[in-house]
Amino acid sequence: MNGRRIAAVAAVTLAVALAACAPPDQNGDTVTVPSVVPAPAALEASGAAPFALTAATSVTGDPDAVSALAGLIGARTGMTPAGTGPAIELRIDPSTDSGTEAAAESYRIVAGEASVAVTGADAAGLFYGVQTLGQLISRDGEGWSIPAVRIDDAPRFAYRGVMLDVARHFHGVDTVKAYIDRAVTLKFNALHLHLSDDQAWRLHLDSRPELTAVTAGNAIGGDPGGFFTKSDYAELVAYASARHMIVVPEFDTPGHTHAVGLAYPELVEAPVLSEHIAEVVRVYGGDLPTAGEPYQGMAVGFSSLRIHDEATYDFLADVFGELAAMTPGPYLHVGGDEALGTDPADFAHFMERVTTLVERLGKTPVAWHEAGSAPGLAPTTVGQYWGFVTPTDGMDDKARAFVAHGAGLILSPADAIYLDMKHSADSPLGLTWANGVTSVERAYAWEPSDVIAGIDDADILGVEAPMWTETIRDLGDIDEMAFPRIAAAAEAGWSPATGTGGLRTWESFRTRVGALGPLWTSLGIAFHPSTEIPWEHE
Ligand code: TNX
Repeated sequence: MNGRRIAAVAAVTLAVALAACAPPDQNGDTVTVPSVVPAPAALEASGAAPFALTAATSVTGDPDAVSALAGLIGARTGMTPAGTGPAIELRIDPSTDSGTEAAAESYRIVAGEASVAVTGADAAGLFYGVQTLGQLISRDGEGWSIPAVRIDDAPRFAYRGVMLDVARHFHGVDTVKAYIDRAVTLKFNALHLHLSDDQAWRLHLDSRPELTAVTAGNAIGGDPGGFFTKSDYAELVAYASARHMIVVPEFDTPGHTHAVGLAYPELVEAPVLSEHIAEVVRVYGGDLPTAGEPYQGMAVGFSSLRIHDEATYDFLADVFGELAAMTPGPYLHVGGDEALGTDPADFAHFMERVTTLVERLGKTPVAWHEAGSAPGLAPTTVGQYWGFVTPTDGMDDKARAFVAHGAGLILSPADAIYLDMKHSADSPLGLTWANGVTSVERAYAWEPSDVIAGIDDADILGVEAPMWTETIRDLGDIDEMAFPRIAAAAEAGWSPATGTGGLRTWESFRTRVGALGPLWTSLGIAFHPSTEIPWEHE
């Protein structure tokens, strides 16, 4: 932890402790705490006169940040400030008041009646400062203003991800861009794309063209399919990068590979039909998986690549090799989840080989936590934990194995931040396997360092909120399932730990999220109007 962060955490304790009791200012009025999500490391609101935001305001400084802020101001207020009046100044400056170097992605906002200054330690920090400023814009009579505040903010974790499953239902370039736009407003910096599953393979590869040619037309329930061309993928990577987000692509192996068997039958075993599969078919309908037939159901864990056939590893070298060459980010996700049809020793052997392959391609492998059971896993492999907030069935042991190898963990506790879990019992969207309906409060009420005993901040790379899409067909569905619960994941990934200040409580969170309603509406986000949140309307 650097000096600036220590100072910031100390300051928030003071400022928020004060703000929580809403002390009277010099005039005896109550000071309202401005609503920022995720909660910043330190926020001081003086209650002094705000900055009036008008068409005469000038916005100057770093051109990318100026255009990002113009977008937010335009959406929220309809204005295009281009005047020569009081200034909002946006700049990058890696030094701190004390002369040390500021933390990556950190920023400071100093706002008062005469001016607003946003200073980022780097371009990402400035971008996040702009996102915060967008949240601070509020109605002031007939006009708009930004409250007098000082915010010193930096992320708790380096990795803050959202995952979108484009395999069960395909979501095209425009939808993915819209999801990126939404996620960055909450300071997420990684987009994990789940690009293949039993239903289809969604990224065209020159080395294995049959993957998309044969399978991409399929989707759950017989819905329309689709796939990304290589130029679509490059466009998404560039779009994300311009918004300080990396793309973490996943080809799920050795399970979740039924579709591979349609394109390349020699690589995949016959489906393993368990009692679990029969149960899913009973509950959700559809057919049992059949070798060589497109699968349109929701069952998992019946498919496996052939572990003892070298042709499988030639295939992996092709697909991950081509993926590595297309992906500037450091991570390639190899899957490894729910390989229920694969013998455990075979699974361990396979995970060792696929992670070693990815390491040799110069990338850091990421794997779902089951892969922690493989003793020979490539040592840099990052684990992604998807068990519950209170671990069951030894899932925590598997997660701890990644840290023992010397790599980090991404936390995606399913009963808190799986955005595909139902938000309400009567909603047609979503699943319930992760302990039933997931309320906003449950999405919020967990602390990353408490999930796995023995694993603390230094071992946690970050937090990721997955959106599986068995029941989710379009952007409207994504919005309804993600918002507002995605904000809870953002706060777990960015903000100081729970218990370190008044802002990191459910009561504070629900009030701050409620204040974002008008901004989200102006950005076109069709959030679920959860009754747990006191939504503001203007
Ligand atoms: C579990 S969690 C899965 C996915 C499903 C999801 C549905 C994990 C790594 N795998 O295959 O889509 O549940 O919630």
